[in-house]
Amino acid sequence: MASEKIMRDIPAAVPHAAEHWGSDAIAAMLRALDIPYLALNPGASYRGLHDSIVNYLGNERPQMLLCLHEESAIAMAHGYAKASGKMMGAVVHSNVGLMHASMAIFNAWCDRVPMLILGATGPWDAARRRPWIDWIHTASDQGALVRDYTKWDNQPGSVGAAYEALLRAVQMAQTPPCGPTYINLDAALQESKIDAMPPLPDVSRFARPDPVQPTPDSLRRAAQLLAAARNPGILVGRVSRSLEGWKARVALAEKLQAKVFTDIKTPAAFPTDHPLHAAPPATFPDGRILRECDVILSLDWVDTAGTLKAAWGELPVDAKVIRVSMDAHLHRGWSADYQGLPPADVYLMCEPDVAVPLLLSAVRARPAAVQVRPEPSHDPDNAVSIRALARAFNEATAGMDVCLSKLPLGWHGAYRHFRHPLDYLGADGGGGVGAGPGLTVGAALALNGSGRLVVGIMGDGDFLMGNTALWTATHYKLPCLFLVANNRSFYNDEMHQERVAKERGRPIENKWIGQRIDDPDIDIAMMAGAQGALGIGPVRELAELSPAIERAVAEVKNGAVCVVDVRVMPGYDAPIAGAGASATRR
Ligand SMILES: Cc1ncc(C[n+]2csc(CCOP(=O)(O)OP(=O)(O)O)c2C)c(N)n1
Ligand SMILES: [Mg+2]
Repeated sequence: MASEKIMRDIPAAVPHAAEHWGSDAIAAMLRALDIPYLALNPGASYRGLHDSIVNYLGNERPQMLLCLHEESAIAMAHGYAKASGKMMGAVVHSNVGLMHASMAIFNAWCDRVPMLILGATGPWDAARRRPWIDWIHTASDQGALVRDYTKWDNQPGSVGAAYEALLRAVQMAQTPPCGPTYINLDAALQESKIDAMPPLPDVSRFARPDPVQPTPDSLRRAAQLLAAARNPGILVGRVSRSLEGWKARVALAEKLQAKVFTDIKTPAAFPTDHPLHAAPPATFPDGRILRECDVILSLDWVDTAGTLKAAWGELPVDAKVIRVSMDAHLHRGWSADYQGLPPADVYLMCEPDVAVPLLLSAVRARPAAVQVRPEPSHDPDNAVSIRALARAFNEATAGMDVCLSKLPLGWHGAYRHFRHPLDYLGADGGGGVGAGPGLTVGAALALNGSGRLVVGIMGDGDFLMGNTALWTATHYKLPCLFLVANNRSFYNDEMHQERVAKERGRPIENKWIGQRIDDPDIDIAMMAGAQGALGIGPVRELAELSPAIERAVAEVKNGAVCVVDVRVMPGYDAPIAGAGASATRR
């Protein structure tokens, strides 16, 4: 999975100097912590650190990755963490850069990915501030901007304190449940001359802790419930990208003959073409099938309570629930991303990847039951739709290793099977539109040279909000494919207006107003070309679809960054459009 060396902007030789600066020590600490990359957008508040990365470290370990917007920088670090399971850094300018970054930080928080975010403030010592600019770029308690969706933040007052802050931030971000941490580096601290480089601590003594194990008693009770089940079900939520973990989940499901549900919000977690996989991955699983289960094992499923409610309605949940999740360690008052409080007859406070192998050895095998799953229909396509796009894409990539870094809202889980943990990386975490391009470039960074084709399929709204992430992919030569399911609309919200109009007896034909991205029509292929990527399209006819996607796949395999503008008709496939009033409220 290790990514190959990527294109690097190489600094001119720097003459040796005896002097050292606060930010040199901070940069050295970042190298000691093995932060591979810093996705960033520049700013004077961290010009000291910027200089140290370039001229003291030679723009290597960490290497800078320039982004055109702070939201892309964070989304890139987010996509990198999802695809690699490892953490990288991002640097954003004082308060304003952090404000730009904030939605993407919220996405990363909701998605529980580790990330080190560095920021800066004008000199905290007011006597050292430059007129005007240092004042507007200084905020008392800047970390408050993101404190409600980061695990920890700090503004160290000395180089020694910065060492410790970085050690703690890196350790905490990577301790499950993972999440972003934020360190605000005072401009004066960065720019102060230091007598000598303070010795670096031995970072190996500040590693993340060993995984927490469940108690033998809770494990025994969970195994007993599963062994006694008539019809067990497993909700597979936030799990690792490890192939070993994947195989253990398959073995557990087979030993228990349990029905397995996966979530389109979280990455591939179980083979979707396995006979025990009960229904295509969905934002909301099929409540009727879940309702048949008498024992439910929830493996850090994002919304266990809501899912049980969808199945049981207002009735008490009569199935026994085994909850495996450490997520409550992160729950606080500001954001309700903790979801409803699920009942749990046994509650294992550990990671699913720890619990599954233990349960696998603890449970008794249940006799095999024949499962018959209806196959999705194969009616021919007669228009360019997301389904037609999916079919053409599946044909063009048959037999290839693909990583889907993003899927559009109108995607139905039956469109494509997932057979490996890297086949799909899940959604954006926080429902913040505009993440798709950055997530895709981050995944392309993580999987560069792995032979796996990174593909983000995304709505036009998502693409347009974050599209300048493309430039970072072309500049650093990170091949990836963007298939834009372009319905020329923020269509999800047209459906909401239609629903409201119907409820109020008002004309539904007005639903497009304030939603359609038409007149002028945006030339997405040209936006790609403008950033050095290959733009294909607009693809309007069904007959053009497969050739366009085949060409794009071939170009990306040859190293290109490519965008295909696929003009899909507005409208989601029936299974999604009919998913109920709450299904598309985002
Ligand atoms: C930052 C942000 N702004 C607005 C929304 C509300 N919203 C949810 S889905 C959506 C439309 C997205 O458009 P597109 O990506 O083209 O997908 P489509 O709905 O057309 O299928 C919007 C605006 C949001 N979730 N996040
Ligand atoms: Mg759209």
